[in-house]
Amino acid sequence: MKKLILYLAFIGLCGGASAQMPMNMPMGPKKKPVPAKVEPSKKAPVKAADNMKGMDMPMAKPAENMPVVPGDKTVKFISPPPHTVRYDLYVKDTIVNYSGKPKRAIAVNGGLPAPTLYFTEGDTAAIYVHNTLTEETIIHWHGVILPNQYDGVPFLTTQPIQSGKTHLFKFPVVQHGTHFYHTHSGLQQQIGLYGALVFYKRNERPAKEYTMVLSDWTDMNPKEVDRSLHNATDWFAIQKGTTQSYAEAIRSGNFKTKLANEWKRMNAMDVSDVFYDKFLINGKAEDVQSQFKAGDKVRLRVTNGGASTYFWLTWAGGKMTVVANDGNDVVPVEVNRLIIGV
Ligand SMILES: [Cu+2]
Repeated sequence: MKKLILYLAFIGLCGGASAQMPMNMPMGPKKKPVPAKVEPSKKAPVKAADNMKGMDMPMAKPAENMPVVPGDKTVKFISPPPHTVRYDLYVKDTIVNYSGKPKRAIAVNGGLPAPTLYFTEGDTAAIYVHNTLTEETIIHWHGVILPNQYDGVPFLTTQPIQSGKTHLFKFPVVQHGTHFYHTHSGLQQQIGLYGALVFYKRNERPAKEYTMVLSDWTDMNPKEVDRSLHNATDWFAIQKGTTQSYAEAIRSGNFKTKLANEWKRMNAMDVSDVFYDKFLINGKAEDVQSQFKAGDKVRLRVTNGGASTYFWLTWAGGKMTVVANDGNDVVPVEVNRLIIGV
């Protein structure tokens, strides 16, 4: 039987990526599926009023002698000459319904996660972020090499974007691979403000590819999640069924330790502390991509937009070949499963 072969280019650590597909995000009371419209807008050159010092950055050297994955087809593709690629991101309050209860979330251009933005190495990215929230926001371009002023860490490199204001992030694209962007304001990432960046190599495209942003959703207000974590409450553990048993602690002679730990607010060891109502792929609980057929080799771009979840990635069809990590090509390695960190 022919196999569908997967190649993975993934990014972890507040890292992520997503896909340019219609999404059926469960939206609030209207229950209307909202297609994530992503428009690479006009590709008109953008005149930035900002001080563009530091824009002449060295291009990253292409990886030399990188082994080629057998069958990892790239199609012949002639990239247009380097130019400015403009995106407009409208950050907006929205209501989602993942669990039967309408809850506040943040959408970008009408979707959650934010749209995947595509560039080619050598392009200049001009991303206009329009803040239509009633609070400030900011976007950080995770792991992207850029002039410091566009890094998007509030009060450190970039001032927050006030409600109703627009901010231009402009930087030369000097990398390739799958990258990630997310808010750096408060706890806005937990309610949806994250998305993927794809930087294509010049004159090269994977024959088939798919980008997915993994994430976690809780109906709880993120501030309440934060408060619960600081209080070391057992609530999440109770919900997940991972509380430590007093009887077992006594039986194994560790009762004293357990009490001492509780006195110190040290909960039972648990890597992912938070209980989530849903885990999402590109903003949905389930994601079916029937365009891929048996025998296809697909470059999967996987990113983790979750606030605190590690995802194990497995494939029923056999081994997966990892070809890149955190936007860097790696010597291809076959794996049975893969953990995508947060
Ligand atoms: Cu980050």
